[in-house]
Amino acid sequence: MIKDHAYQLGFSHCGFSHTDLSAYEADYFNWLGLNYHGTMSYMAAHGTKRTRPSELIPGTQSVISVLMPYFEYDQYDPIIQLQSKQHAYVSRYALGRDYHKVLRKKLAKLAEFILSQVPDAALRGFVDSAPVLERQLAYQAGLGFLGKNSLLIHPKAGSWFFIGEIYTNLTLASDSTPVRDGCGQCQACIQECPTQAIVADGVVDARRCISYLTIEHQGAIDEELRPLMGNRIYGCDDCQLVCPWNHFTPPNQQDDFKARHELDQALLIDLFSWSQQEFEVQMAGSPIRRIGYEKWQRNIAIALGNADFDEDIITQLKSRLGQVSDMVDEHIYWAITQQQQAGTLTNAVEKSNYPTSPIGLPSSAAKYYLPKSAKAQFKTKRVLPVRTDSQDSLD
Ligand code: B12
Ligand code: SF4
Ligand code: SF4
Repeated sequence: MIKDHAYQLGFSHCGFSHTDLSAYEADYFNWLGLNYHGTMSYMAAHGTKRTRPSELIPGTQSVISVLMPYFEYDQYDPIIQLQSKQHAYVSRYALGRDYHKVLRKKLAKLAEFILSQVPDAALRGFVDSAPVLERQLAYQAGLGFLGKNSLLIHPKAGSWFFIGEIYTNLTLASDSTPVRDGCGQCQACIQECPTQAIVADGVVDARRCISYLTIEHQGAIDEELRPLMGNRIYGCDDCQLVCPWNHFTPPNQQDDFKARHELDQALLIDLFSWSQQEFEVQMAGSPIRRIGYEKWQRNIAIALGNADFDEDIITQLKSRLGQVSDMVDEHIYWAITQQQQAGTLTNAVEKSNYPTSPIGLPSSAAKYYLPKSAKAQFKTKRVLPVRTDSQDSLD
């Protein structure tokens, strides 16, 4: 009954689990001990509450985990976008409305329904926002396996989904044995991670992860990592784009997750020119707003530094100096130097010799695994719009 209602609300999968996470506790603290959480102090702030659900919400007996797919087919091909150096790449999960809001609302409705059936049930819903081991709980509820990229992967639905859960005092029969490991010999995500952030099977050193660097990290980004970030200005999807299980991605069913403000085709130079006010207005309701204008400018400056040489880019970069903060200025100076070096190289040597990054061209994986049905869909939107001279003169 609970599951049927979850499906009616738009969740693609729902499972129940017990609350014993003791199998993960030592590894979790090991991860913190190695400082892999970087500056995400909230990851270390809650002691054992994350690995012991009844310490977070006393009386918790069971957990109801749900999945909601977000991969939108009706958008520009993410791989073409990732490989186009003048376009911005925004993680697929952040193209539309903030998922926290969408899932929280639906979890509240699911809780309401359960209460209508069991009035004395205690229920607390979470999405990404509390000390909860979401992937491990969903794994124990039979909703997938934990991949080498550390993400929860459903063998019939890949990994392009959000996870949410409800802690409850109800005793619900746990779902069947978790799905077994599905990675086998594959190592595609480890090999293709642009910054080598997956340091062992299932272990991500967040300090190297582009998702962390562009979203969570405060302050300057290590110069060594900047060239590897390519045009990824918010989050990173590479370890999902190369995962063969993502052949089986179901389509997004929520209008809320469709791309807003043409973020699936945006040019870096256009996004960089937004004022703080434009950023606040355009990003209202988007998860991107949370990072604030300073990080937004920092991230785009890096991407512009990684773009092919273009005089216009240098002009734009210079025009933003002194506008936001010393930290942003430092990234702008870096980007200008990168552009100037690229310009010199472009003039001096054959373009094919130009070293885009010290360890190779980011986002040039041998193979990507787009959802089968998405391929057909993307054909209509394959060629990204580019900046033209007439557009320039309108600015
Ligand atoms: C912190 C966090 C991040 C951090 C750290 C990532 C990470 N892998 O932990 C950063 C900012 C980098 C990040 C990035 C992303 N995230 Co995130 N993130 C979270 C968050 C808030 C907590 C995750 C957590 O607990 N990490 C702590 C570590 C310790 O957990 P772990 O990796 O599972 O730890 C195990 C291993 O490290 C292993 N281990 C450690 N040491 C050792 C040693 C040995 C010997 C062994 C064997 C094992 C081992 O054991 C640990 C315990 O089981 C969750 C939401 C939540 N509350 O759960 C979302 C969440 C995991 N993120 C999510 C998403 C979508 C992403 C991105 C795809 C976003 C994007 N496109 O940019 C990327 C993917 C990057 C990646 N490959 O992980 C989704 C995942 C959905 C899914 N299908 O799994 C979640 C669940 C949010 C949600 N509600 O939907 N994220
Ligand atoms: S999100 Fe990107 S940087 Fe982070 S682990 Fe995955 S591929 Fe590597
Ligand atoms: S890319 Fe390969 S190794 Fe990585 S999570 Fe997917 S199946 Fe596992």
